[in-house]
Amino acid sequence: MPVPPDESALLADFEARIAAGESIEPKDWMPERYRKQLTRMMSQHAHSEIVGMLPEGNWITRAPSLRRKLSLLAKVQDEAGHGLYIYCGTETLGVDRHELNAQLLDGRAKYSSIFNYPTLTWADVGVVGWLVDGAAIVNQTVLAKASYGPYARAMVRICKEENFHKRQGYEVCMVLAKGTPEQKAMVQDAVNRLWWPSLMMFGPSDTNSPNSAELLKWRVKRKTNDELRQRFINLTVPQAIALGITLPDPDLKLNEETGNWEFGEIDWSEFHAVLKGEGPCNHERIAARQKAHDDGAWVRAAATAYAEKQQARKSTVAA
Ligand code: BYC
Repeated sequence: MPVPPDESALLADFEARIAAGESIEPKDWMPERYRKQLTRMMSQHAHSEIVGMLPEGNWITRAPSLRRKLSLLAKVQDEAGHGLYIYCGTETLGVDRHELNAQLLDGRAKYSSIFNYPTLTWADVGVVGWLVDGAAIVNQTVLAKASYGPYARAMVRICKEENFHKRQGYEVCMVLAKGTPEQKAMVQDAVNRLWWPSLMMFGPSDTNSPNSAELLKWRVKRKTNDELRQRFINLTVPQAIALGITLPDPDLKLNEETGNWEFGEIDWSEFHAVLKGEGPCNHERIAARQKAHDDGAWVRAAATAYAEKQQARKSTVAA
C-alpha cells in the first residue's frame, strides 16, 4: 500500500530505529500495518495460551499422583497467566480484550492448530509438555528479540516458565519410557499422534507464508517458519533417541554436512483443514471458551458495577 506523503518521513524514522535495533514502544509512531500485524499475531498467541489450557486441564483430576497433579496445576495456571499477560500487551496497541475475545468466539481470530487435537492418555500430557512447549520455546525465544517492546518483554518471562513446562513434560515421558512395556507404548502412541501437529505449530512453509515478509522486515519475526521448524527438529531428535522413542517419520535422517535432521513431507492439507475448523476438537474448544465466557458474565457485571460505584464516590468527594 502506498504511504501518504506526510507519513513517509515518519516511516523512514521508524524503519531506521528498527534497523538500529531499537525497541518500538506503545506511544511511538508506528505504521498501521505494523500495529495490525502485531495485534493479529499477539492476540492469536494470547488465545493459544488460553485455549491451550483445555487439553491439559482435562487431566488435572486424573493425574496419577499428587506430585504430578501439583505440577500440572501449576503449568495450566501459568498458561492462563501467559494469556492474560499477552492480552495486556495487545491492549497497548489500542485494542480492547473484549473485542479480541469476541473475535475468538465468533471464529474471526485463530489460535494455534495444535490445541485442536485431543489428549487421549496421561502420556499425552508428557508429550505435550515435551513437544508443544518445546516448540513454543523455540518460537518464543526468538520473539523475545521482537521489535515491539511489550511483546518482547512478555516473551522473556514466558520463556522461563515454558522451560519448566518442557522439563516436566520430558520427565513424565522419561519415567513412562523407562516403565512397563505398556507405559512405553503409551508414550510412543502419543508421539505418533502429536509429532506432525507439533511441526505444524511453526506455520506454513516459507514459500506459502503471506505474513512473513512484512513481519521479518519489521523484525517482529527474526527467523522464518521453516528455520524455526528445522531448529526444533534438530533439538528434538536427540531427545527422542535418549528416550528410546521413534519419531513417526521414515524420512528422518541426519545430513552430516549441514548438521540438520532432514524430514519428510508435512501433510499441509491436514493443517489447512484444522485452520478451517475441521480438526478433531475445534468445536469442543470453542464451545468450552463460550461456556467460560457465559459463566463469567456475572463477574464482569459485578466488576463493572463496582468500578461505577467507585467512580461515583470519587466524583462526590471531588465535588
Ligand atoms: N495455527 O503467514 P503465516 C502456546 C496462520 S504456543 C493456527 O506464516 P505468521 C502454548 C496464520 O495466523 C502457540 N494458525 O503467519 C504452548 C496466518 O493466518 P491469518 C502460540 C496458524 O503470523 C504450550 C496463516 O496461517 N504461539 O501458546 O507470519 C502450552 C498464514 O501463516 C498457524 C504463537 O502464537 C498455526 N500453527 O506466522 C500452552 C507464537 N500457523 O492470521 C500454550 C506467535 C500459521 O493471516 N506467533 N497460522 O489469518 C507466531 O510466531 C506466528 O504468528 C506463526 C505464524 C509462526 C504462528
